[in-house]
Amino acid sequence: MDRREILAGCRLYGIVDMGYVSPDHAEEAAAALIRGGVRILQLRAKGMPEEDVRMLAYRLQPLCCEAGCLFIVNDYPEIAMECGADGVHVGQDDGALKEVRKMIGEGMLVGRSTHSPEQALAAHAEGADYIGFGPLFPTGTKPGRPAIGLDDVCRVGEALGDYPVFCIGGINGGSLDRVMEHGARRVVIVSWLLLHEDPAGAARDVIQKLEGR
Ligand code: 3NM
Repeated sequence: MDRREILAGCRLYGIVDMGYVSPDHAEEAAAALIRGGVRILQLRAKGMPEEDVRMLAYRLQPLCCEAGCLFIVNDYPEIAMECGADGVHVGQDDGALKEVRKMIGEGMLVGRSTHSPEQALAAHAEGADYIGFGPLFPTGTKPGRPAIGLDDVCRVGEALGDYPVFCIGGINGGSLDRVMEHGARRVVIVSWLLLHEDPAGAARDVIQKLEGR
């Protein structure tokens, strides 16, 4: 299946965030999320030396590939290309998307973090394949970034139609219903899943809810 077709079907976006996972357990964390049904997974390793990020990317890529799960590398387009990832995720401070696109080509996916409706519409117009939209709630995973709340979720969803908008930031099993009531159809959940005693089961439950089953 085409990368963009898989992306269109993704409701839960998983992240192996090395702030929560020890390097020895990276595969285990990824495998649990994949077992739970995650079909887009990002490697996020803020503050790690580039060489370590590269090694982790080379370890996780085949695991995702084998499972039919899109593999996205945060922050490093070069590493994403080298290891055969499906795409790269960049923030607001990482320059124009067309520069990233020039580097990675049309076939790979590019995602962008957005923190306001204006940024969301701009990233869509700039050609991002998907966006993160948040943080909806305060979160220790991205400390210092103010929560934007739920009020704009519906507005962004309505403005962008079927375009993949992944709500992010402080979402957990307890807040998911409220997030969905505000119009969210897709979410990223990081710490709640990684720290869960049964990440696969928790991911499965979240996906069922998002798919309305
Ligand atoms: N990006 P958790 S919020 C990585 O709003 C990230 O751009 C955000 O982690 C943004 O599910 C965030 O643990 C952290 O809150 C999400």
